[in-house]
Amino acid sequence: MKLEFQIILFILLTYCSFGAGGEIKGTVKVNGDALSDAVVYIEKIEGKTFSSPSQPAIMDQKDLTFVPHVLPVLVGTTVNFPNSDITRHSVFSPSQTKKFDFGTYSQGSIKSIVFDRPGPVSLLCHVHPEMSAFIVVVETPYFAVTNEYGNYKISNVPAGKYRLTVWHEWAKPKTQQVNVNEKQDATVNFSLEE
Ligand SMILES: [Cu+2]
Repeated sequence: MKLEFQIILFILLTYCSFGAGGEIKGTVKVNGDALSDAVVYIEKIEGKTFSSPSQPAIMDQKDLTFVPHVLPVLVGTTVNFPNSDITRHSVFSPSQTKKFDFGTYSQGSIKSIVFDRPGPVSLLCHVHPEMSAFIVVVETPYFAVTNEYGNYKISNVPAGKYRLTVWHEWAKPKTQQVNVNEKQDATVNFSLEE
């Protein structure tokens, strides 16, 4: 095969594999109101494993707040915790999924840890009791966080039947079945209770 042809074939195949897959979208509500910062994700798919991302995810500490407030990651992901404030932070988690305590660290330093078990992880700071955030460790790369209107969108999902679950810090979790095909987007709305 000529090199040029090989390159064109490679580009075509890459494009097709990226373009393949369906989309799941919808709205999450609680007691009739839009719910932001809810994580919608496809649960573990039997017989399928996903390699952890090579790039770390980031949970920043800025203006005495965790940014973002909710961070979903695939199991095995490394999360970096930079301190972007001039004050010192002391981030820890009391959660069973991943108990840790970074100790006190100052501006410019970055702590990092691998989230190797699925489940929600609550983040707190010893210095600032008002600081709170969550890392939600899931078993597929198919996840999204709802925006201020409660909307979410999960793209590039291979055709199939899945269990789609929504997690929120104070609402009860819920699971629905979803059928994904590549020709039509699947719409799955959730109505949660506190
Ligand atoms: Cu702090």
